[in-house]
Amino acid sequence: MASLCSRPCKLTSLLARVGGAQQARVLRAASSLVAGEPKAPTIKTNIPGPRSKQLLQELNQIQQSGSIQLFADYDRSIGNYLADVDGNVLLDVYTQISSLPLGYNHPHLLQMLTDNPHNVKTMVNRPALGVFPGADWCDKLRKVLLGVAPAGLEQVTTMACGSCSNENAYKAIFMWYRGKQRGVDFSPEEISSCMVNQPPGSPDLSILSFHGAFHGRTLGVLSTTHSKAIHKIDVPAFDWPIAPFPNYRYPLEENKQENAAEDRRCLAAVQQLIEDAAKKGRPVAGIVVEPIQAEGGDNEGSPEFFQGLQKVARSNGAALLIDEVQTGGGATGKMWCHEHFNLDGPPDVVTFSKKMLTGGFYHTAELKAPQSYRIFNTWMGDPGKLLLLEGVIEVIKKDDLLSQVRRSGDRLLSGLKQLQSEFPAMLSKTRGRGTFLAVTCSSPKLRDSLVARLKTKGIQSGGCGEDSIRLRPALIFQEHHVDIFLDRFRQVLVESK
Ligand code: PSZ
Repeated sequence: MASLCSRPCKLTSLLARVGGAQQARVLRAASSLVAGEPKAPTIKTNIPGPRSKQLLQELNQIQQSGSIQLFADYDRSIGNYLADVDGNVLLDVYTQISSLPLGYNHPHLLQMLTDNPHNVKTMVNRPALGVFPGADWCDKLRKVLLGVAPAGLEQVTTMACGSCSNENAYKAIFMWYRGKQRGVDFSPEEISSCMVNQPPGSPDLSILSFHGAFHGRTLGVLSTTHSKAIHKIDVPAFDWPIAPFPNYRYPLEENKQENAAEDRRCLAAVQQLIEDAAKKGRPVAGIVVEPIQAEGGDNEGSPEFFQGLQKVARSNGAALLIDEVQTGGGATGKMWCHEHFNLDGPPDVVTFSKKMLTGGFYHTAELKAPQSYRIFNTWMGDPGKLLLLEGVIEVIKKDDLLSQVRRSGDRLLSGLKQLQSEFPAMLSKTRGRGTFLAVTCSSPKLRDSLVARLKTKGIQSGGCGEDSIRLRPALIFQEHHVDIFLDRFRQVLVESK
């Protein structure tokens, strides 16, 4: 079993008394899911340390490097621990902006490449998948991506990153919407007008999004991103409708009525904006929404809000796109966060990237473009990434990582609530699902200071929104990692009092 740590001997007598599945559970509970993980973080220098600073200076001569926190040593990083070039080893609860399903150097993924020449060639020969896919492409799509598809969605298109998944999903929605109005064949007028960006070939349609949303930074999707001005300033944008996203009172259990009214207010606003857009001659072809607004501050919507949104979309003939780029892949305790919402059938489109390793989108058969070359680019994803995702899903199943996420998530959530009750002047609104959790700090300054101090104690965390700390550990984050995090967070809070 590749995932056993180096200390199973201590468990021998206990294991002798239990059998099969129970034995595996005991081993898992007591050991690390990735061999060779350190027991705790190590801090040797300030971060960034001298070597990181030197590299930063070098890089800054070539490109804008202001966002860089440290230079990593990916050979020495392992499991939940990120090593840097100065010998520091951090417990990583941020995981490359939420995009590492199995942490660093997972043995199963390494083994897939060292033991299999076909897999190495898959990494070396990157095809233009829309034209020359390899013999196993269809099997891999079925086995890997359709094997974990949201129920009811049987079509999938791969892409490179989250932004380009959303870009192409929006395009698929517009094509579907115009196809409903006009049928498959284009008119000569459409063909000539689209070449000069004029209707009817370039129609005045819109995608409705929400205040606080993040759907990427490329030119089209940026018009639906509203989390921070710095992402948008100086860049022309579509004047598309933007609806309020629910802003709940916490704790949720004690504010049910107010929060239900908040859902109704936001849904009524969506309906009104759709009607206004139609009157302006800019109909809403689709609605895009994150199941939890991540960059915007881990803002949650209730299952009832999403059920209502699906109804509003349907009754207005608009497609519902759920952007699972950050929430997808298991961190909420389910493969897809929207599975928590008990929707009436699947959304029309679900986009993914990050922990899914390949970008792409699932969609209904209706949203399949009727002509080829319309949703297209050179690579259309990457079989190498799908191969790694295949390994990731094997490990998720073998090690039952969704259960692990739920266990670690429960412990983390109750630990954070405990800290919130001990430090009410500093922390509020502990929230989230699985290990996809966040807590609000009393000011943006305090948040920045807590994240910085956590790093001096060996914890790599991250912020979201103006004043929240978000937790985005890998799926292999276990109870003992939770305890290390909570212990160091408590120290930082005591010091910040
Ligand atoms: O600042 C940034 O550009 C960041 S920090 C985190 C992200 C982007 N997340 C990316 C993201 C996302 O969270 C959601 C819900 N949708 C789309 C995207 C865009 O994905 P990428 O970055 O792969 O293009």
